[in-house]
Amino acid sequence: MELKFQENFLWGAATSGPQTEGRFKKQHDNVFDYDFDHYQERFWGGIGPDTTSNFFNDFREDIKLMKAAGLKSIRTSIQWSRLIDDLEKNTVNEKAVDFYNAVINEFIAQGIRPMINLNHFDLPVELLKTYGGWESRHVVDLYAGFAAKCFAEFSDRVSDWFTFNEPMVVVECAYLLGFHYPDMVDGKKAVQVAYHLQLASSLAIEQYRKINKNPEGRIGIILNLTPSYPATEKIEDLKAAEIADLWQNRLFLDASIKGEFPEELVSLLQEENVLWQSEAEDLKRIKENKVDLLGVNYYHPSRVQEPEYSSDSLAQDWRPDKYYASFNKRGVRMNADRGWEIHPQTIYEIAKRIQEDYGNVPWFISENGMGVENEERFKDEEGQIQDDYRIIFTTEHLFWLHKAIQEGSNCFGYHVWTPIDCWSWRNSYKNRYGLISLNIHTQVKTLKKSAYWYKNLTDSSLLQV
Ligand code: BGP
Repeated sequence: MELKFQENFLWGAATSGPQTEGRFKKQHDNVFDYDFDHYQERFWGGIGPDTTSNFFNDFREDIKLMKAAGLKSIRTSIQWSRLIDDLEKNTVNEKAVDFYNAVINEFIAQGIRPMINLNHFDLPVELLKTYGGWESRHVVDLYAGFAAKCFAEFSDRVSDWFTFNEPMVVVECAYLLGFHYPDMVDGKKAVQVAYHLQLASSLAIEQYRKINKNPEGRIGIILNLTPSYPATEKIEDLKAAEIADLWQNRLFLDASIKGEFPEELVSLLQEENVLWQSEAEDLKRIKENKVDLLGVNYYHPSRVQEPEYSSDSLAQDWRPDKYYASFNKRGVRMNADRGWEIHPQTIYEIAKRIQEDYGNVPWFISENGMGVENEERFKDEEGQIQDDYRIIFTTEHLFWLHKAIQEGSNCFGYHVWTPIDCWSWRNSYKNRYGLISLNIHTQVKTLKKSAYWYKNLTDSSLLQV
């Protein structure tokens, strides 16, 4: 069977500055690249974010390869820690401006539409050390200033902007799971950080509406949506799924698209005495600065059940996940070693929800991809990685996306994670997601079988299923 996607469907791939550029000539370190003493234990193989595809130096070559893999659009990010010289005075570094200008111009010259994201987990480390990072209102204001500089410099040529990638990952990984810097487990701080990230997104949009130079321009946010499925139909499990959904999905979805936090969540946080601190005009500014479009990163659903904690431990240590316990379903296919269940049909459910509950706002899949360990074992005699599993994975997800579009979903594109194998936040190069393989020792980059397949798909917009 052959499925046709609409004319102008935006095919592409996503990546980020911190995972590709390398540490060359940066003004500041970000929270991931400063801690050299701890590389060995922190990152897989002791390999830190200074080992990349060297996009900073080799971007022209990389963009050619992306074109060969069929990309018509790309999402990457500008690093705050590279663009800004003086973080308090918010002065731009001219060499960094030249670099990002050259990158944007090269994408355009190669026929690849650049979509720019302003934050991909990469806070300048001084702001964490001095102010506690996103716990601080001052950092929110500094971020809005940085965003304003980006719009002033680049919005004449870039028409799609995003304020954040996966703010919930920052909240959960840094403040609930102790997995990203500052490696904390503190529910109350997690709530404050979530609020500040939403506010920062809205204040960046406020700047955009004043500064944008492009009549076609639009701005949105990228959210990782993990629809939560209850273990059973028991009322306790249903309740657990509802609260997980409120926290993991609706907090940023509602605030970004409707301009309001979900009432049920606000009441719950109030009852627990952990509601965020805010200033008088904040809610008005959030209401007035809704997104124009939404990016959805989809990897896996979440499965939850009633938690088993005792009421004593709940009282002492408030955390949003005290209301639900996550579990992995047994006997299903997993993405990489992440315990991420492969469940393509969830894409269809996400599309329906956006259509029914969020006014069918324009949206696209901004990340979807399959991570695989030790892909070298799939090389053929010519040295090409035969990643048929990735082709199958992508086909299955696109099948469900196509069905949703046929039924009226306002989805305008699909981005694979990622064009070239890239560094990742803790796993480094353990799981490879790229259409193009990277040898980190020789810097040789080779198109995988999936890259040729993707080019056929993106040239024709015809999916063979
Ligand atoms: C998303 C991030 C990406 C990327 C991807 C794959 O959450 O936006 O930056 O890392 O996940 O995850 P990982 O590299 O951790 O396997």
